[in-house]
Amino acid sequence: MAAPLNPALVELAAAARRVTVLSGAGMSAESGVPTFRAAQSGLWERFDPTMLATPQAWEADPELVWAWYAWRINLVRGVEPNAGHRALARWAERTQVRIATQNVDDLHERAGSDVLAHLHGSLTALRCADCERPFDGPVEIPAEPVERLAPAACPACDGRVRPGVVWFGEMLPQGAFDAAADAVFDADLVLVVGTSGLVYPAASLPDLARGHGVPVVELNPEDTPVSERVDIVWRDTAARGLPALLAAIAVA
Ligand code: BV8
Repeated sequence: MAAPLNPALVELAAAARRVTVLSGAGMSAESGVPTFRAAQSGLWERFDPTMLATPQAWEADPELVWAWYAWRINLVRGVEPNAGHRALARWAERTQVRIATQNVDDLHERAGSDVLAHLHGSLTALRCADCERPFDGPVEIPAEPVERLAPAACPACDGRVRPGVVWFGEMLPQGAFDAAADAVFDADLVLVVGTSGLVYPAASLPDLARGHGVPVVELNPEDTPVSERVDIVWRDTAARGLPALLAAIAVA
């Protein structure tokens, strides 16, 4: 059951013509994708994601890191977009909705949304770690999690094929942050959904909005460092809150 909606939120959303959504791992939580900082399960329980998602971890042990990403690719393939993803896709039928996501899954797209920017890349955008050529060849994705898996070899240079995600210490994809910042500056409503607001420079986007006088709403069941820097705190989950908001503005 969705939490009661703040009337000011409904009014803002009903009037909004240029909505920019900044989504994080919480957006996909109700699809069954573990959030980035929630305790990992099974094999990966003893690993810290922020330690695995680094060039250093890849250099030190590419088979361990690739096994982790293969598990995540397999997990995302086995889940569906949730009602929150679908509500955003429906909203885009009645007004402009631009999505800049920190998520590396494709659930927004599979719900029917266009995604303006994948700030931290995409799980399935594989490329050679050496020559950087995109790789669209076959990769072995085991149905069960394994602790080690040899990355595919690049057909051009025999380098190791890596996931097309942004690791800690790596630059964001060219233009992704700028596109997200432009969409924040141009918005008449910014909705921050399901992010702990800990990872920069993505976490600076809500501040850019507020500094530009754009109303910012945080949808998150928990308090985050972003909470005291937004105009409206909306304590609910993505899959409950977003459909409720769409229903409210449909009759507004
Ligand atoms: C960079 C891809 C230049 C890999 C990820 C200041 C400026 C610039 C950089 C830095 C800086 N300070 C520090 C840095 C370095 C670093 C950084 O920010 N470190 C942090 C930890 C302090 N940043 C970088 O390295 C970035 N690169 O800036 O390059 C540079 C380089 C070096 C030095 C200076 C500058 C690159 C960062 C990208 C890292 N890659 N992912 C992969 O996925 O394997 S980040 C990773 O965290 C995921 O992408 C994830 O999206 C992201 C953020 O996490 P969240 O999405 O917020 O998820 P989290 O689990 O944390 O929170 C979930 C939230 O959802 C919670 O609040 C929860 O309450 C909520 N929730 C739960 N259920 C629900 C829900 N909400 C709604 N509904 C629900 N049902």
